[in-house]
Amino acid sequence: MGADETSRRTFLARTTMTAFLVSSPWFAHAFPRREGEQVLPFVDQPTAPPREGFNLLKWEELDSWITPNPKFFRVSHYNEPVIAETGWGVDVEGLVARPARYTLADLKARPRAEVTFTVECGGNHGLPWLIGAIGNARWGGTALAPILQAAGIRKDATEVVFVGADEGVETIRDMKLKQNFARSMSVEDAMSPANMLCYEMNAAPLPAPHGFPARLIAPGWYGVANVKWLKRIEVRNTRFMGRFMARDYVTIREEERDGQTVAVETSVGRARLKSAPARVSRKDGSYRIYGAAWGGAVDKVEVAIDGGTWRPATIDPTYSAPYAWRLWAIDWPNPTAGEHTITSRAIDQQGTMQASPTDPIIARKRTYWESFGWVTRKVRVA
Ligand SMILES: Nc1nc2c(c(=O)[nH]1)N[C@H]1C(S)=C(S)[C@@H](COP(=O)(O)O)O[C@H]1N2
Ligand SMILES: [Mo]
Repeated sequence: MGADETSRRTFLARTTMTAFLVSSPWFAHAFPRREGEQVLPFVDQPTAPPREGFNLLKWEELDSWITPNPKFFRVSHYNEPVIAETGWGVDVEGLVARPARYTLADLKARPRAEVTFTVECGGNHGLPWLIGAIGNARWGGTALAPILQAAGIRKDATEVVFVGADEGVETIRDMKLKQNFARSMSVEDAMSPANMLCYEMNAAPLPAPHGFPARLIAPGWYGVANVKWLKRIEVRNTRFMGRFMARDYVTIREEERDGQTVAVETSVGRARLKSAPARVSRKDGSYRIYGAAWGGAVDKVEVAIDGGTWRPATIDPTYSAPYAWRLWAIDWPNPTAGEHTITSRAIDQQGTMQASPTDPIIARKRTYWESFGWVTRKVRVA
């Protein structure tokens, strides 16, 4: 399915929704704040980040489906290079019949692709300070697969490595090695028609901190796969084992094998079904909880207060795209004064539920990466 098809469907979905909206007054305003609403402070505020510059989402301020560029989180493990368009190009090389270099003008001259994709850091909700590493943008660029096809990937190739221009010094045993940020994908995953070389973010040129001149956008994957400041795309036939594939962004989970517990290490890859409460507000004594759900084909969201009965939230029908978060809201009648917990869980179109805290996939996880279990927030009602 091409990006044009996606936007056409979104458009159709919106048009057919109009009649429905008229009869359901509060849907239309599910996410924009209710005029004059008061936001209840979360009691469980995240702790201070270890350094500046992450620009993390403040959940209680989330009031639009698209995250404006200045409010979009940033995770940059090394430096944030500021690259001039002049002289820049991304090289496609390695096990290819026809190595090539694409300048920004070359990328822009190719057929345009667009995708609205919610990017979440694989560490989000895994550390006390890291709960806002998520944002939703309309990414513009050109499809990756035809570029790889044009290069002629050799039959023996197995992986495609995406290398950024940012670099740092890694200490490995007693060595210090200068490394670029890099991530790999299998040839098959790299060839996904959804992947794009992206040069636009919400109709603006890709901002420098987000990867100017171009980045990989890999819809459906955790943030780490979306390599910024691309400088090289390298096709190879051996496993790429760089820091962000094999040492960091590695999830360790205990599993049973023949009655023995083994620790299984996997690289953070595709995103998983997830949801989180965003904001609790009060207007004229009526309380409402807002939130988001992403990482899969979200069908339903349920909310429990203080670990009680799960009640269905209403998903805002106006905004939907295959790789984008859905926004939801639920009224909270007559909460008692004091502290309350609010937990949300998403259910996808196959009926699969967001993993619970007791699901071994979460309960037996030993690292903070891929914390896609239920998110609980704590709020105080005056
Ligand atoms: N070159 C490069 N690409 C990168 C990173 C990086 O440090 N260097 N960080 C990755 C991680 S871990 C995340 S979560 C996303 C964040 O994308 P953003 O900074 O545009 O929000 O970028 C990914 N791409
Ligand atoms: Mo990340």
